[in-house]
Amino acid sequence: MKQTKVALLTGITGQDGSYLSEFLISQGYEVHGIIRRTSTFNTDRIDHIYVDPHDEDANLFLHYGDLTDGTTLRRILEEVKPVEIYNLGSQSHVRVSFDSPEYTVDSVGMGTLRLLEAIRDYQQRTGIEVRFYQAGSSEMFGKVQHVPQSETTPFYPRSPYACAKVYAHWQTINYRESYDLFACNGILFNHESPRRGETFVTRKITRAVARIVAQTQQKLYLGNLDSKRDWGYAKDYVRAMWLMLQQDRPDDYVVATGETHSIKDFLELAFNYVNLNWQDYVAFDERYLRPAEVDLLVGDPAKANNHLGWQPSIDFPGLVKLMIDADLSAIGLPTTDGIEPSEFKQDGDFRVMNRGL
Ligand code: NDP
Ligand code: GDR
Repeated sequence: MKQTKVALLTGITGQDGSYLSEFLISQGYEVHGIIRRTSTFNTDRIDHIYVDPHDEDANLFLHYGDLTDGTTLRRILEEVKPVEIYNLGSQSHVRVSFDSPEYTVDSVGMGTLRLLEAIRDYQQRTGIEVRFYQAGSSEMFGKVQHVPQSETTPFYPRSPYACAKVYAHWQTINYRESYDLFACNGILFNHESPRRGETFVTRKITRAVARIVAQTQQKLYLGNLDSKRDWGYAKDYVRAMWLMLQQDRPDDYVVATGETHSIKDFLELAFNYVNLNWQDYVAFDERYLRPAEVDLLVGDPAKANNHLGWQPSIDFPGLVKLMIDADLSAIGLPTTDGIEPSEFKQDGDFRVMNRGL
């Protein structure tokens, strides 16, 4: 009889956690996720795949916990007995990390260490091999030293968030080398989707475009428009995470498209899709500037392409269009192709769209 693989995710309620859960379920996994207790529901992104745990076919289970709470992490590990762990949980907003550096470093840096320690003990005691994925970031490259950035480019982190991710990256390597743990670092460049948090720049723009078309918003306030990012589609990037854990040996991989675009390029495309000129709507607000900026990110995905057989499925204009269409449809407007919202693709991507509008 084929045994169901069990995966445990931190950050399951986030953008990537929701796509990865869908993907793992489609591969036959039983998925367990750690969620934080909040006073309002925070499971919008996974509600469409959640079934009552009493149901015989239930394949998604949620557990209360937090990366700042090591005891609970250990308890969940004992209960769930996963063979794969994906560490996606973090205070992931770079600008916010300057406002809350201690909490950011605790959840991102120490949180990863707590999880690694729990896995080390669990694996040594039970003899069960646990494969571990660490959600590293292109922010670790920070101040540009080399273009494009690859697995061998030195790090120069420029925010509390990025410093904590560098710490987590090296701890992951240390646990791999010291305790023979199957631990992989993904170094993922920016990846977006209709489920992207509303305060990251891409979603902030596409959501504003839809509201400007609906005449419920007049202006869009942004910070630095000159920085450049290598933007891909989140659904593609979670596949790369899984592929890393299916290899014969653990390693670290850059996941990127290899193309870079400025915030202005994104604005140009996004407003063009609805026949508007971004310069008529965008205004500057200095509170969106960061004390230190990361000016240029562009990744070299050759290793992921060659070793994992990974390729992105969507290009930059396609990504912007996907996000614009989802945000238009979410507020009852036809898409850029004139498709009425009711006829528009209704999968999990679009069910979450009304959140926060
Ligand atoms: P999101 O911000 O969408 O999701 C973050 C997740 O972490 C949420 O589920 C959040 O829970 C959870 N979380 C926050 N704080 C804690 C904590 N203290 N303990 C446990 N869980 C916590 O991020 P993404 O899905 O976009 O990113 C996933 C991971 O990948 C993150 O670690 C991020 O730093 C990293 N990353 C992201 C990239 C991107 O472009 N998206 C690129 C490279 C790396 P809640 O819903 O309750 O807030
Ligand atoms: P980033 O993403 O910092 O790259 O981190 P974000 O979308 O926040 O910023 C990208 C660039 O846009 C500029 N910008 C603004 N950003 C925001 N959020 N809001 C604004 O109003 C605004 N105006 C201009 C920023 O200065 C920046 O240059 C994301 C997160 O998902 C991290 O967790 C992840 O590790 C990295 O991507 C890779």
